[in-house]
Order: sequence, then C-alpha cells, then structure tokens
Amino acid sequence: MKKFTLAFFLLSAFALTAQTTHNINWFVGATPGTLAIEQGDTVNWIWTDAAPHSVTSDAGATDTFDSTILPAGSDYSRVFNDVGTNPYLCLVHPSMVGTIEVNVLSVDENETLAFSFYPNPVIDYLNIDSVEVIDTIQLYDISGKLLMDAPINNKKATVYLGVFKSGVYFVTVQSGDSKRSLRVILE
Ligand SMILES: [Cu+2]
Repeated sequence: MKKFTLAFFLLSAFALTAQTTHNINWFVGATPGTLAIEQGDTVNWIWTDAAPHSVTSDAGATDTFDSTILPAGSDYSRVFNDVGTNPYLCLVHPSMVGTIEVNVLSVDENETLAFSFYPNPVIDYLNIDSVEVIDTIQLYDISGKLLMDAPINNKKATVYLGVFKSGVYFVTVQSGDSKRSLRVILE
C-alpha cells in the first residue's frame, strides 16, 4: 500500500490570518455577481453610497444571515464556513443582489507536513494519521454536498467510503482551529 503524504497547514499557529478577506462595494445599482471563495474566508460588504442597505441571505441560501438595515458608511463582515451557495440581497433595494459560492479548501502540497492519508485512490477504507488529535472529518462530493460529518477525537482515523459510488471526493479534516481538505479518488 503506497503511503501518500500531504501538506497540512497548521492554522493554530497562524490563527485565521491565512484566510482571505474579500471586499464588496455595496451601493444602489451594485450587482457583484457570484463571488467564489473558500471555506473560512471572510466577505466584507462596504456601504459606498449615501443610502442605507442590508446584506440579507435570500431563499435557498446555505447559510442564513442578515446585517439588518444599516446607514451609509457601514460595513458588514461574515465568515463563511459551510460549503454551499448563498444568494443575498439588500432589503431596501431588492435589485442589489449577489451570490457567495463557498468551496472546499484547496489542497496545497507545498505546505508543512502534519498528516498523511492512504491509500489514494481509495477502495473502501481511507486512513488518516495526524500529528494532532483530529476532532471531526467531513466528506463532501465534488459538488460540495456534505455526505458525512463524523467526530473522531483521535490522531488516527479510518473512514469507510465503500458505500459511495466511484469518483472524486473531498475530505475535510478538522483539528482545533485547523481545517484542511484532501482530494481523494474512490475507485
Ligand atoms: Cu440597498
């Protein structure tokens, strides 16, 4: 069984500063479209005209949020932790709309090693060895749909994937403030 090692970014040392903050100018006529971000990123809406606005999640959003209606000069920040799609609007000016698309964290193989996982491709069992206690493991399909959310509380984890069909999956390993996604292929 070939053992694959993977880079793992220890957010505990860097807190959340490694995450990205995305700014959106929020004004009458603003249609910022779809902004694609990664899990844990912050979106900051900045009121840039003289009107009051809100940033309010619309029907079908993965997360529910509402800045309430705030006066000119305000801003509103939110961290998006859940993979999904979040249409939003301004309650004062319903033509002000946009969407935040939250994707799984990308895998960066140039970062410091902190855990290994094997085998990849997976036939049935995926094994993860971590230097830190793993709190939870989440499994997502390629569309970002959450398939499994399991408590681990151990440095080693074995996840049975045999019930799922062949394809590409993302496994998110959470340890304290650290979170990392693995791309695995299930045969
Ligand atoms: Cu508005």
